[in-house]
Amino acid sequence: MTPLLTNLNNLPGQVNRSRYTPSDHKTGIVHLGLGAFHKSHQAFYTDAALQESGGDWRIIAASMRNTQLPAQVNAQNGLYTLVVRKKHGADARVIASIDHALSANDGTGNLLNALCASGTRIVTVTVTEKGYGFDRGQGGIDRSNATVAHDLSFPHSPTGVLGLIVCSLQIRRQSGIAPFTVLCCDNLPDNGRYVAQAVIEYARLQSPELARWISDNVSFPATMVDRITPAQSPQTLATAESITGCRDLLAIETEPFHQWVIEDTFVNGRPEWEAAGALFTDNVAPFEEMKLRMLNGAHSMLAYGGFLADKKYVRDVMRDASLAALVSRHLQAASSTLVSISGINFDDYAQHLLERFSNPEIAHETAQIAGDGSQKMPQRIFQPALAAINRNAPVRPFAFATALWIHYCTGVSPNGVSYKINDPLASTLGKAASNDNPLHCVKEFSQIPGLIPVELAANAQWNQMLVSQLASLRECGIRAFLDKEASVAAASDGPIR
Ligand code: CS2
Repeated sequence: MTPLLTNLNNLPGQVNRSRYTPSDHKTGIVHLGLGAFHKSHQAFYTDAALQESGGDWRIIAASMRNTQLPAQVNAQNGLYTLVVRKKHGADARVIASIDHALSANDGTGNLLNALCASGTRIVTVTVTEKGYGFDRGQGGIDRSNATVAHDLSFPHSPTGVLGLIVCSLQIRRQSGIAPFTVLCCDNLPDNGRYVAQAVIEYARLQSPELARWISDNVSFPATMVDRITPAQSPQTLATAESITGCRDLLAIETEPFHQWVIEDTFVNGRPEWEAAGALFTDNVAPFEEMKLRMLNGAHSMLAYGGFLADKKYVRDVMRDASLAALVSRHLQAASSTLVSISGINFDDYAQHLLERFSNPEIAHETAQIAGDGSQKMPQRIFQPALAAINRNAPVRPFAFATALWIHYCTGVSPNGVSYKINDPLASTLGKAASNDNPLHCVKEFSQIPGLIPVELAANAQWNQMLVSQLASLRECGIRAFLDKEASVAAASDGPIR
């Protein structure tokens, strides 16, 4: 029987693995949100930093909901294989930066203890856009969120991100333990300030004095994170096993490219993540905007278009001539809404994204990216659309992407098959999308709070374009609609409006 991956020393000699001795390093980071992205990104960077510069920076990784996963991680002593799929073939590295895993929901209080430990100097977070229970535009702390409601009622046994961070900071303050840095690694605009606002507002509900202390003593650096990471599949496990000779239930696969841009404002030290290429800067916003509008914006557009056109993976979308042309158009339109970044050429960045999306080895499902559209569309599509209008730049690609999303929200495929909309606003979106009249349908979407910015929803050019795109999509059907739009893009001279 193939042995389980539990020990770096039992691996065949040629397997790429961490060259440090894991047990020589204590923990310094608690991560909230133990998922595939954490393993392909922050844990990978930390592994490189431990190897290059050492330090007590191993990770205690917490799953927010899953109670089985931590047991699996602990059974493998935190070790897992990171399979890197290149255009031809795969590399792998066994990562050793995770010390052990915990669950936020097991009722033991172990996670709270880890957050309070003086050794914990950074708390990293990846809980997705919807995972915070905070809406910066709409009334702040979301008391209707079940986790938030629980934590407000039982502030000393929290299970959610805000409750855990605030409760542990309160205990650290009372016990004279220095605070930690909170590092948000989710694809949210201005993510540092977003989490700072959420934490401080949540703390204020308990004690204005604590809120003030947090605001004076805790830092929330902004970050831009990037690495395309599909969900684990049976192929991931098979490739990992063929390389390491071990069974590895935690193996994960990713692309060769990775990027991390971080504001360097840590209050209690940090690992040398530069070892794996992290870039420290005092202004992350332009990088974040570039990534959200170009990579993520094009991703959302191609996910809805691709899903409706029966393309399972992003790489299949890129093999479709019309869709590929529309992805290029989207990247160009998104880049024209950005402020320039010294040393970065947006055309080169776009070209590189097209190559990454086309990687034939990466099985990234359009259905995965299509989830949670209500949480993603504002920063990926609506904000750049508004910026485009204000700069008199092309807006049609954004209306096109929005029409695809609205159509996707009907929950019925072009062949009449129903699918589930994975979105916290699923029923509201589904109801609005089923409005037969394109004008009224767009109006209904515009009235959903916190979605389409008021200024954009009130713009006649935007509305007219969106209504006509939606009407055309409904009339022609998805295939003809995509081909028609691709020929509009091809015929357009200069920037595509
Ligand atoms: C994707 C992102 O699922 C999605 O919405 O757009 O997860 C994307 O793959 C990452 O941001 C890449 O860094």
